[in-house]
Amino acid sequence: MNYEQVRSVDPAVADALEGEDSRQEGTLAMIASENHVSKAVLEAQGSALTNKYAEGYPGKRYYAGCEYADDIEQLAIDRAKELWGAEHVNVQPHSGTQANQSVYFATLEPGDKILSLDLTHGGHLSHGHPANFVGQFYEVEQYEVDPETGYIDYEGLAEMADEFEPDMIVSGYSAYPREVEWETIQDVADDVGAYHLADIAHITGLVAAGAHRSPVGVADFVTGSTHKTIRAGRGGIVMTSEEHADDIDNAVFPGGQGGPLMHNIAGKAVGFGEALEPEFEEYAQQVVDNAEVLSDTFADHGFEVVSGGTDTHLVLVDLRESHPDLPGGDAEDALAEAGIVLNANTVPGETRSPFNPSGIRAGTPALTTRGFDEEAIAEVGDLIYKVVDNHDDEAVIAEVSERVDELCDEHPLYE
Ligand code: DSN
Repeated sequence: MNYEQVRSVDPAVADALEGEDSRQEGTLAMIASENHVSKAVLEAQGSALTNKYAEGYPGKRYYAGCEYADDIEQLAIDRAKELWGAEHVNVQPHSGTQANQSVYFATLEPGDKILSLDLTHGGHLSHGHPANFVGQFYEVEQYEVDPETGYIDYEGLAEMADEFEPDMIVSGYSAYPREVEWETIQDVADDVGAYHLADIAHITGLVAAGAHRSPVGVADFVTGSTHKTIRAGRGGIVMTSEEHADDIDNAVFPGGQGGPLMHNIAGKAVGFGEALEPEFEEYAQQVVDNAEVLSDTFADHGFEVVSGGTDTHLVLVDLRESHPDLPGGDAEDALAEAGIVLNANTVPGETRSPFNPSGIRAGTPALTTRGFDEEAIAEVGDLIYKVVDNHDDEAVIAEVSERVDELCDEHPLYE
C-alpha cells in the first residue's frame, strides 16, 4: 500500500503501517481467525464512508445524505442473504462479539440461563466466560468435548440441558476442529424450550461455500464475523428468520450500537460479492484440504492432534504428550521468531494457565489465500514441527526463517 498522505502528516504512523504491511508480506499468517482480504475490500474499508453517520437502516435513517450508505448496506444484505440463504440479515454489528450481544439482548433478560461450550474446550469469551459481560449478566453453565474423542459430547450436552433448563444454547466455536451437528443441538434446544444461537464466526466462509454444513434455517439465530474465512470487511453479522427480524434489528441499533461503521459495511459488501464468485468455493475447499494435510503432517511427526484431525480450517495441537516441558506460549514465541505466526491455545483438559497454555492452534485460511497448496502446506507443517522440536536452537530457527522468507516470496501478497 502507498501511505504517501499519511507520511506527509504523520511519519510515525506511516512507518508502523508500512511495517505491518511488510510483516504480513514476510511472515506466514496461521492464526486461524485471520485472513488477507482483497485490495478491493481494503479500498472500500478505507473509503470516505468513514465520515458518514447513518443510524437506522436502509430507507429508514435518522440523518440526511444516506443515499449511498443505503445502496451499500442493501447490497451487503442482499449478497449475505444469497451467500447463506438467510431470511433476514443484519450487517451492522461492529464485531462477532457484538453480533452475539445483540442476540442475547433480543432474547434474554439479565439472570436468564445460557448453556455453552467451555472456553478451554474451544468456546468463545462471548459465550459466557466470567470475564466477559455474558458471564456476568447471565447464569452460565458449560458443556465440554468428550475427553476421549475430542468431539462435542452431544449426550452430555443433552443431559446438562435437561437439568439446567437453559433459555439459550450456544453452538459454534473458536477452537473446535470438527463439523458441528447443528440439528442435534437444535433438537436439544427444542426439547428444553431454549433458543439456539449458532456462532459461525470462524467458519462463515466454509458454510457459505458448502464446505461445512450450515446452521442457517436450523438454529434460531446465526452470528458470525465477516473478516475470517469469508474474507470480507471487518465486523460481524446476524442472520435469523423473519419472525425475529425486528427484535434483532432493534437489539443491534439502538439496543447495542449507535452509528454503523459504513466503511466496514462497504468492505463487507465487496467481500460478499467476491465470495459469490465460483472461485470462492474452490478456495474454501482448499482451506479444508490444506488443514487436513497440516493435521496429517503434524500427526506423522508425533504431535497429538486434538480429536485426531480436522474437518475445518484449523488444527489444534496438545503439546503435553510430545513436548511436556514446552508450554504453547513458548512454542508460539519460537515460531514467531522463525516467521510463522500462530497462537498458543488452551486445550481440552487444560492443566496450564490460559496465558501460557498447553496447545497451539494453526489455521490455513490466510496461507490458502496466498496460494499455498497441499504440498506447500505439508512443508509448513514440517517447519512448524522443526521449530517446536528445536525451540531453543537459534541455528535451526534461523534456518527455518530463511525458508519462510523463500515461501513468502514464492507466494506474494498484494502483488
Ligand atoms: N479472536 C478470535 C479467535 O482468534 O478465535 C475470536 O474472536
